[in-house]
Amino acid sequence: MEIQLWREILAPYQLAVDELVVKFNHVKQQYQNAKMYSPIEMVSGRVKRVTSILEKAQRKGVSMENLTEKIEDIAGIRLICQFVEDIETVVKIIRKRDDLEIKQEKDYITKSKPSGYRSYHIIAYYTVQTVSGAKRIEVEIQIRTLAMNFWSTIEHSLQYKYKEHMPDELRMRLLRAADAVDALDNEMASVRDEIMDAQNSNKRKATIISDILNNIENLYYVANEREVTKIQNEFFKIYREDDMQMLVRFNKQLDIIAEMYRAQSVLGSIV
Ligand code: 0O2
Repeated sequence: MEIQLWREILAPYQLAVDELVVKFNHVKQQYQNAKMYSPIEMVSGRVKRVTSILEKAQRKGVSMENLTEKIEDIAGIRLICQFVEDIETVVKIIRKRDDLEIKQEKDYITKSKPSGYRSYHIIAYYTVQTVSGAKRIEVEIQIRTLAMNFWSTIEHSLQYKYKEHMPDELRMRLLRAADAVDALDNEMASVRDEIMDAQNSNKRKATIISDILNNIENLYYVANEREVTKIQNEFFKIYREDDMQMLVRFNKQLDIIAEMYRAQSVLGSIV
């Protein structure tokens, strides 16, 4: 097939990948904006390389005419979660979307592949708008944890190196590593609440500190320098104490001071 023709065939897949990466990043952003834990930790996407498409077609006995119908993962999206539990949440989010029509779900988590591979796959139809009209294509969405992703990335590169000739010893070691990944995910799931508490409190603290710094910066414009320096020193002292309650209280006091200056400047402009 001509290079130009490949480009034409793959263009809608690239568009689908670009759009879906933006959309899933937006899902993550929506959780973050609402100060909620996002079940999606990372989003990536790729269009399968021509050589990989041809290799897969050959492996599966697919003819050139049937390539786009029979190869479901030309457009691939990967959604990485922190915890196994998040995978189900992400699957539910996808099932509810109007822009994705699910064709098939493959659960390699409940039942891993003989290689040890674990991931949840959704094959879905997605429509892109091109200059020649709407085009409905298939995309494969892989949902897995950080640990599963680590294993599969390493295993994939070894598969690429050895093709069908991976030494048995290495295969066994990879299976053992897959069991270790499973154990790690289970262990993490058991301390999930504690990890999430810690992450939430870190986020809360970061938000309050950024509010305080904003308040101090704004005071620079309205208050006298000596007072702002005093407030700043007070902040450094509280910051060193690392006490969340004190930070919250301090921030509230700053809000009141800022409000006072705002009222003063309104009064000043009236008089
Ligand atoms: P690449 O290079 O990632 O694109 P099926 O007919 O359903 O049995 P199919 O179409 O290969 O077979 O679907 P399957 O098994 O769900 O695999 C689709 C993709 O999942 C693969 O694409 C891999 O990305 C990933 N995958 C599946 N099995 C394994 C595995 O054992 N190890 C790793 N690392 N990844 C796996 P490609 O085209 O094989 O590869």
